[in-house]
Amino acid sequence: MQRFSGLAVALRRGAWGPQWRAPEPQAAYDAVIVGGGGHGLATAFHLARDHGMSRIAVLEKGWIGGGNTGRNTTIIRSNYLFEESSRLYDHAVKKWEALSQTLNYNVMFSQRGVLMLAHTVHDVQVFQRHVHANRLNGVDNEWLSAEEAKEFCPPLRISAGMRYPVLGAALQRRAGTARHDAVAWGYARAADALGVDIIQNCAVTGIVRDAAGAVEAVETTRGKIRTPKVGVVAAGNTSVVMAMAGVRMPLESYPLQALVSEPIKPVFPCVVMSNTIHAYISQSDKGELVIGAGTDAYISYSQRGALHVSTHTLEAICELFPDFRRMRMLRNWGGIVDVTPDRSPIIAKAPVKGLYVNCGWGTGGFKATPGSGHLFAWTMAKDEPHPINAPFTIERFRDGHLIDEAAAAAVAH
Ligand code: FAD
Ligand code: PYC
Repeated sequence: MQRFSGLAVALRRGAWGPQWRAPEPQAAYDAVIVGGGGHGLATAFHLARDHGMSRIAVLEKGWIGGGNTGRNTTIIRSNYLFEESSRLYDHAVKKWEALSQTLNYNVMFSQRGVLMLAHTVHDVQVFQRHVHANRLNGVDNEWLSAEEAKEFCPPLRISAGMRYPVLGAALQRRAGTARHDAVAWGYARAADALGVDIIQNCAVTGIVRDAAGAVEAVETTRGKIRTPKVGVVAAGNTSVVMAMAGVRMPLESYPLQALVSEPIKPVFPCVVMSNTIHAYISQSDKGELVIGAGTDAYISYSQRGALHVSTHTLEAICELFPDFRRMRMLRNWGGIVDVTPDRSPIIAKAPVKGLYVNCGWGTGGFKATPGSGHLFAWTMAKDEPHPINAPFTIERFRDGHLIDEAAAAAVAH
């Protein structure tokens, strides 16, 4: 097929003359966000509200909140070990504390406290180290004896001779839960009110770069959209989307699963987690016990986890909370989480002009949603990171400045 440049087309139409000007290539949007989960919607909200960008689109291949945002167990905490992570996650907890007011939407943030159980001498040492490090960083965390842990969470069994004895626990009282779908809807409604276009059933299939290598458009299942800035926030699928721009990411994708019981009257006052036995539990406002397991042992894009993983989790939950032995489970599901080698996220400029990436939250990104959206929007708008996310680069895996939070992830990998 013969192709004409803009100049050739203008000459053939007789448009060339003193009054004719080559048309400026118009961006359909100032910025496009790939992924309509909580992080993507929060980013769009902050771009519009804080940085005055009005032409923003969020492209979602399914429905908003249908990814990990709507599949997680909603645990929110900031008891991470390293300073970089403490700053990052506590920035988010502070934003959670005001989020219902910010969005004028009740996200049901409940600071009911997160208890992390220690079952071995190693656990005791690790969690006490976390308690001290957190307090030095101004993040609340305290050590409880087994008896104090039971007082805080009466259904917890602490008797001697258990397969997983409870030797104590770390408690973060400001930690808790929120309603996950309300977070997606709240951000979507607030972003929409600021003029953001949220386009569902629209998968990004390509990232187009100009002759100088900069981003100029995205290809989607609903056509091509021009834009000079693309923010990729496609948890679980990040590597696939970034490969469209020729960028190879240090990520692996794993299934992570959770399940809920039939609803019962309020019996469980807080959140309890145990990394050692791969289990965590809380009770939702609907009354369901919300229980999560560890990741599958192999990489996969499946949105369901292996049966033996949840069976193991339920055995452990029943030993720790024998009152729940006769409960029936209502439904289970999985999500795909993308995991970096140091188990910390990436919120950064990519090595392609106009391309930005927010990923690698692994098993723990829900808690970061409001902080992550704020920081990623800053990074995209100013083309440089905010001081809080400056350490969370892609280049740290080349340069060795790792933020090795495997223990604080609190979920077995
Ligand atoms: P998502 O909500 O997954 O959004 C990404 C979106 O991108 C998806 O909707 C997807 O459809 C879309 N997308 C992908 N590819 C494309 C494409 N090509 N074009 C357009 N759209 C695309 N974290 C916690 O902090 N606490 C917890 O208790 C917790 N529990 C968890 C339990 C489970 C079972 C799982 C699976 C995760 C859990 N997490 C938890 C992790 C947390 O859910 C995630 O880190 C977080 O929700 C990621 O949010 P997101 O907005 O980045 O991703
Ligand atoms: O990061 O707190 C967490 C978490 C709990 C369950 C899955 N992730």
